[in-house]
Amino acid sequence: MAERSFFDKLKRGLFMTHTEIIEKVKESMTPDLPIGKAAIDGLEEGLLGADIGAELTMSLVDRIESRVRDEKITKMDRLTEVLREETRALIPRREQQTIDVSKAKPFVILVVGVNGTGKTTTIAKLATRWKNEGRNVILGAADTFRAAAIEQLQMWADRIGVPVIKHKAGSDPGAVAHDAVSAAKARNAEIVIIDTAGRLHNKAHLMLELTKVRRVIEKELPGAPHETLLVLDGTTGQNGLSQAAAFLEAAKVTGIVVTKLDGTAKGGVILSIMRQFSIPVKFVGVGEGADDLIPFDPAAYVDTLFE
Ligand SMILES: Nc1nc2c(ncn2[C@@H]2O[C@H](COP(=O)(O)OP(=O)(O)OP(=O)(O)O)[C@@H](O)[C@H]2O)c(=O)[nH]1
Ligand SMILES: [Mg+2]
Repeated sequence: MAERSFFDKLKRGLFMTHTEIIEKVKESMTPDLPIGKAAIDGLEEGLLGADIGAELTMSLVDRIESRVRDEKITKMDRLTEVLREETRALIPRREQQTIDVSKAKPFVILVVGVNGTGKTTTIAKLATRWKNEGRNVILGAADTFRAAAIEQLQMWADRIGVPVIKHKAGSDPGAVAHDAVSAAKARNAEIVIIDTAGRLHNKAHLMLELTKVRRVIEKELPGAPHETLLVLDGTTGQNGLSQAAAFLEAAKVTGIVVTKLDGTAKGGVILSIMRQFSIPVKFVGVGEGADDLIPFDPAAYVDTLFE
């Protein structure tokens, strides 16, 4: 029931992407007439509008243009099929990757990303998910940069019914991470999820801080963090992606979460993430509520995109 409503939400977001592209193409062509330059331009505009990115758009348009010519494609339905086939061909095939929290105890997850992307909300959603499975979850408020960040995490924790390890605003994030992991060990908790700042005095400082937090966690629990999630805001599109590279390296990211895919026509950004990064998208956020997180299935995503 709940999984179904997740799926409905994702589909709504995807539907907008799909509609956006197809409508643009339709607008610029008369059905069943030869597909000419205007239709191809419309396709290009639609793909860019859905935030598929310039590189992927150009590759797709090139391949579709030559198939239209070689196969003498004249019908819209056929064009949509070709679009799906070529998209599948350009996106690396990947299996769905879930987070197996039973692999370690406690299983430590570090959550990183630029400010405002949805880190704290994603942590609340993950905590809700695992709490509902009957697991013991502890949160670590290692975004000590702003007092409001600690309060926000505390508010979610109270609502979900999970403990938070926190220090005063301005204190050392590494110390909070350390205490969260050590509390999880002492209390026999299964999962620790650690929030981090998205902004410090400058970017170099932020990356250095994340490296330190990682080191502290590793020292307190060898092998941890078991998962480092990079949270990306789906609505910031291509600009948002350019920030990702720094995090991938400094924080040793193992999984990506793309948020705010509800009600946006820019769901195509996931295609570009799948093409650019070898790190898997593990979840997508489709709303501000605690249940609005869906495990990501790459094959199903590409299939529904141009259905
Ligand atoms: N519509 C929608 N809004 C979201 C989603 N995820 C997060 N948000 C909203 O985005 C805003 C920022 O989310 P936060 O979780 O505070 O982001 P953050 O990365 O922790 O931000 P900082 O702590 O400032 O770095 C909030 O208003 C959230 O409700 C989502 O999937 N969909
Ligand atoms: Mg936050």
